[in-house]
Amino acid sequence: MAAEPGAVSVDMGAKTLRREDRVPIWNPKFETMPRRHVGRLQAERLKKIVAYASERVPFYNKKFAQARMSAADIDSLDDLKRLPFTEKSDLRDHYPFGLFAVPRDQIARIHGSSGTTGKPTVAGYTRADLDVWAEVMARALSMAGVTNQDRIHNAYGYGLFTGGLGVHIGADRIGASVVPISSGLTKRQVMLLEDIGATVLTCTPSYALVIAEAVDEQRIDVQRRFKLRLGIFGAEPWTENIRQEIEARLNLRALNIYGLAEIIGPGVAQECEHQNGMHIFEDLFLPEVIDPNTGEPLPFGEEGELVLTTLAKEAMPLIRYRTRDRTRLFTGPCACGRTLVRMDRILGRTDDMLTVRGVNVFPQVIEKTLLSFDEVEPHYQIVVDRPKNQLDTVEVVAEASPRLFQPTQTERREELRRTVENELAQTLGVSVDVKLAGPKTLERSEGKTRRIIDKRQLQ
Ligand code: DLL
Repeated sequence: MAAEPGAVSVDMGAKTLRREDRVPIWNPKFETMPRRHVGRLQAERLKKIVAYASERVPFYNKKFAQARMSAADIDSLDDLKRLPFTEKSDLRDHYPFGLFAVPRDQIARIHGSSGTTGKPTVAGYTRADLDVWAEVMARALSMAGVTNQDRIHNAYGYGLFTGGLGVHIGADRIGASVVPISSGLTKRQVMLLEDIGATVLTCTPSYALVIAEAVDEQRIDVQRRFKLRLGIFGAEPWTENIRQEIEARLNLRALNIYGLAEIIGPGVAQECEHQNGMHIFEDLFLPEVIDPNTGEPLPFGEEGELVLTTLAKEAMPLIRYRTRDRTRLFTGPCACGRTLVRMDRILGRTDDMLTVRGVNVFPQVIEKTLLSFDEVEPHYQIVVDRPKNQLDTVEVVAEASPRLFQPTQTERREELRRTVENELAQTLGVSVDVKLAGPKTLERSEGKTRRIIDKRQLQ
């Protein structure tokens, strides 16, 4: 695009936006509030939600009584740490409606968390909650740079999972058009991306890679035939390497979005164009990071488990909900002008940290190491086992570049395999077996990818 006279260019990596193209902040009152006002607002809302939850939810009434806490004891945010945590198991124990704070006829919608086994975690919304959700998703999409001129190819799953409908209601609110394609039937997705000319792609990062693969297979020149300029990806952990890979292959700018069904769905936090952490909508969700072992709150900048309190949820208020997601919080001015606290990308889950022969192994670290090799593709699986109930073993199966599977390349492939194996052993502190698999041998996912298979639990 030729810059008009006087236009200031901002270097945006894959795409260049002019400064005047920047989308206004959706809700400047709450997104640019001075920090001291944020704290005051949160303390007021916390007091209210604690009173509300203890009046309406017997679980909280009992829990607060046991902790000898009531709304009257809350004067400032310092009192937050005296409140008890809510755990995912509490939701499971009160499945499906036990933590609801309103009569059944006021529930306008039910969604769930995408558990792969057992019963899903159920979350309820009143009309007012749906309104709040549309508001935060409108803020999130605007923060990413979406306007009413955009066409969103929404490939998050529609259904109990919150991704599809969450993006949808936010897009409706800002007046963007939506292609509610949901996930799956990738060839058709590629055809429609071209024919309809969507400018924004929303899906999980792993599905974005599946789309990129289909695009390569069909030898589509994305620069010429696609109009995509932006991708909003989340619902599963991804690294900076994956971001670069998606940006290059789909020729768009990739931004991170975070959320969970229990709290609202997508729209708890969103990355702005500066790609430096996700801004949390703190007037509605109060974040803390705690030491997962002691439960003690950690200062800004330190890594631990994210805990969230809903400050305005009617149907299912949650106080100090332990997300099991590991991240860190940080403040400080952002060039986008928002004053909201930011969270780092999710660095893993406290429950998917693997302990292998006594050593803590984080899947994210494996991913980062694998993808530092050009010839390793972003498709991998980690299999942990304990053969004959003795020593733990870790096998990392990663797809490698098709080139390495030519008959003349056997030696080079073995060399790469050994180098990756050594590098992983150095980084992790435990030995792992690496297997390089041929292109497209590992299962592809349309939603969240399952990359860790821990066979030890099956014994
Ligand atoms: O995944 C909501 C969502 C939909 C977020 C679409 C973003 C985009 P759940 O199915 O309840 O909700 O799963 C929530 O997914 O606790 C994290 O472990 C993980 N997760 C969500 N967003 C991210 C992200 C939706 N950006 C669980 N990075 C959360 C890493 C994420 N993990």
